[in-house]
Amino acid sequence: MTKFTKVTSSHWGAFEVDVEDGAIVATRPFAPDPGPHHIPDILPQAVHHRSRVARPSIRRAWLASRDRNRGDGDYVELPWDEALDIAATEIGRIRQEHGNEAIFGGSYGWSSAGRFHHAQSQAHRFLNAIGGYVASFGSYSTGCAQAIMPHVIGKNFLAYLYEHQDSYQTIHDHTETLVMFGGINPKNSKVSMGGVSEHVTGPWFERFLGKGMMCLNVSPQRVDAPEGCDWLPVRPASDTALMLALAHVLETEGLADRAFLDRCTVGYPQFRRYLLGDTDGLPKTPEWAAPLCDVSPDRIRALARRMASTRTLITVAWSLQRGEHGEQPYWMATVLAAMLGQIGLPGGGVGFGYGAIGGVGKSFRGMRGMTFSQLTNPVGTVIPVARIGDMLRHPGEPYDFNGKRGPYPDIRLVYWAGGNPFHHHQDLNRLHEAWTKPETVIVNEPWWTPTAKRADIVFPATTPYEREDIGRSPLDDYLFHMPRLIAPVGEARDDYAIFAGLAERLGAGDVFTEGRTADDWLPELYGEYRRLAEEQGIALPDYAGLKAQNWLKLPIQADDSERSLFRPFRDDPETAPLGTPSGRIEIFSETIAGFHYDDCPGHPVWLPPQEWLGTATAEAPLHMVSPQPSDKLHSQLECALADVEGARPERLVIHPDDAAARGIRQDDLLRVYNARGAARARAQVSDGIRPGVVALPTGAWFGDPGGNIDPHGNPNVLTLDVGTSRLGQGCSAHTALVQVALDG
Ligand SMILES: Nc1nc2c(c(=O)[nH]1)N[C@H]1C(S)=C(S)[C@@H](COP(=O)(O)OP(=O)(O)OC[C@H]3O[C@@H](n4cnc5c(=O)[nH]c(N)nc54)[C@H](O)[C@@H]3O)O[C@H]1N2
Ligand SMILES: Nc1nc2c(c(=O)[nH]1)N[C@H]1C(S)=C(S)[C@@H](COP(=O)(O)OP(=O)(O)OC[C@H]3O[C@@H](n4cnc5c(=O)[nH]c(N)nc54)[C@H](O)[C@@H]3O)O[C@H]1N2
Ligand SMILES: [Mo]
Repeated sequence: MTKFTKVTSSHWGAFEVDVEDGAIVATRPFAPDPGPHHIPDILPQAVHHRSRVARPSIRRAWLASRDRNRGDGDYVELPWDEALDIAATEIGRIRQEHGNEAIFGGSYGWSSAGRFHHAQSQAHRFLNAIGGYVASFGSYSTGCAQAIMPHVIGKNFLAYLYEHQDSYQTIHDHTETLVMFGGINPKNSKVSMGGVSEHVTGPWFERFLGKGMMCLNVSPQRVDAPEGCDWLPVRPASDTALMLALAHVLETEGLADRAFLDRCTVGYPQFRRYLLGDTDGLPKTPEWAAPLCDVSPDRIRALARRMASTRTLITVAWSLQRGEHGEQPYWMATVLAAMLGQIGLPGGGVGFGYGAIGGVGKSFRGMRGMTFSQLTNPVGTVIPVARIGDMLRHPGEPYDFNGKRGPYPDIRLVYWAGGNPFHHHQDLNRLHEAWTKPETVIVNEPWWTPTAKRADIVFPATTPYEREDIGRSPLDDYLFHMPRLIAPVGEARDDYAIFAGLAERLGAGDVFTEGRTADDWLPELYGEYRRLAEEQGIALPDYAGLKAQNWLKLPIQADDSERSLFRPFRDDPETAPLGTPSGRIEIFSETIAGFHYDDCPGHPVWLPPQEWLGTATAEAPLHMVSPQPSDKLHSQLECALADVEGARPERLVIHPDDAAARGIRQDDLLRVYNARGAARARAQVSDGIRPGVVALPTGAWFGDPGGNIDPHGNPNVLTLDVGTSRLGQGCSAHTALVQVALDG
């Protein structure tokens, strides 16, 4: 009997894995992690689950007659060579008949950690090697912010987000009032792109609260911030109205920092006219905002005064821009912080996405290298990532995006590796229909996810535990050799091998592989990283040494004061301008005003979404938010979690008043529905959610086609598939009204 234990890394952090006789049998916490959690517990069951794709599989009806009614579940298993031949021939045909412009390869998704075997990067490299593909811009996470914020604080918004915000240490040392729109969510900070080895959000909040910092969670759910924080249960989507009212108090009580506004911003006078009601006859007073956000005028006034008289940091969760008009709370939070005049002071100003993923709030020196080149894409067409349904439905039709207008491409082939659109996209019933448009869908997946079940060709991919890789996240200070722990399950192959096989058949084998195997690439990538580290004075072991050591901690803790983008800007906006047209914070943007979008004008405004409590109807009276799941990463590991007795359908959090009005009790089976669809869920009755709002986390696998109710509880059968605005075109997942009833 062979038996060993190794450490590996994942998006939810590092953990130890026990292997016995070629199988993963248990996982245990990573010793240096002060806050390890339970996500990996289910891994042994998931990796060896019956829902693994065992062999290359081709949908019988597609093979016979190019049938496009995807989701019938009837597949033929074929040997690798035959399946790769069929796929390569089909890709070649599409290229020949329609050009590479007809291939959609955005392939959005988190896939797995590991620098080399990153499925999406592998897919992009392959598609570039054969002449390119239609790509996507931004992420579901922050797509809307990625469009709006460069206009407001500058081009390097993402760098600001990840590298230049105040650390938790600085917040601890300086902040007196922490106002968290959408909370700072302990469950979300369990996860980070590429890994988070030390989970520290909880311990930091104990210290914040311990020293008497006011931590205010402005969110529909109490659990959106750690225990002990104050809670202001706003209505979802009403944050901009609340922020405007806070701004009105600052302006009318002489609390706005005029000197800062004059020196460091442009456009306050235009915005001020709107704020005071000169342009629309509606002064944005606390009395105006109270019925919109359901916060009393007195509480708004008291909060504004406190924010002006203490060191205040406003933080905004990513969730606020994942809703229709999500541009507005991001822009308005920045304007509010500018009015407070504390931007650039330690522990003051505005921050984004603390808690959204682990690593935001940590302070590290950057390290370069270890990126597997995706080559260059000769096809220049890019769609906003969350507009895939519109793209498939409306080929050739024009759409607006961030000042540009262009036609959607005419997609004939979709290739997806490392993502699960039939979990992550909005209005899944509608996506299912749009999915009949392409001639061919190819997916690489370890598991029979709802997306794999809607593909014509499915290639079984390995999981990270079946291959060797290097684990390293820019938001973490650990480096991992991720060992191959077990042999590939079934006939699974690495994405690299799958794409190498296809590239070779399409005459681009050498371009894709450069004559190397995966085993050749790992020391190559690491060697470059090690060389660059040495230039920074960081000595690392060679590849064999790293492998023997399994993991190490990098000496890259940084001094926070050197990080901030805003400190030098505040000191002298002339010599350290922001990357905006004016070099200042743009409260009014000439650029945006020039787009003439009524859904995103030249300064922040209150624009209610089409579905929120202000438009509730008898048919759909409740606002549904659909947060990230606490027990997993998106839809990953779901196959095994769903096996646990009583675990599915997913839990819907509902307020006791809303439950009582419907005769619903804890654990009852529910039907959650609206005009777009219906999902089953199980009642979680809790006064930790405000009345009128329900929460159904993402992650359940969308069911097979045919039924009129999703049996597992995926919220995306209910969500609205519209862009945030013509500017951002981001995902509007948190915009949805629903009804809830006892099932049956
Ligand atoms: N309603 C609602 N919907 C949302 C959101 C929301 O807040 N509300 N949030 C959105 C956000 S922010 C995001 S990021 C998305 C997340 O959506 P996704 O990123 O699509 O979700 P994942 O479940 O992580 O999908 C990754 C897939 O890659 C597969 N995979 C893992 N490793 C490998 C590998 O090595 N090779 C291959 N080929 N495949 C692999 C996994 O099995 C899984 O199916 O969801 C979005 N959808
Ligand atoms: N455990 C775990 N952690 C994760 C992930 C995961 O799958 N599992 N996914 C990761 C990913 S990809 C991302 S993008 C981040 C997402 O991080 P976020 O976008 O911050 O997280 P969400 O969970 O979507 O939403 C957080 C909370 O926002 C509140 N909310 C919704 N709408 C509004 C609103 O209009 N106003 C206010 N004030 N509050 C609102 C909801 O109550 C919700 O619980 O999480 C990451 N972390
Ligand atoms: Mo995300």
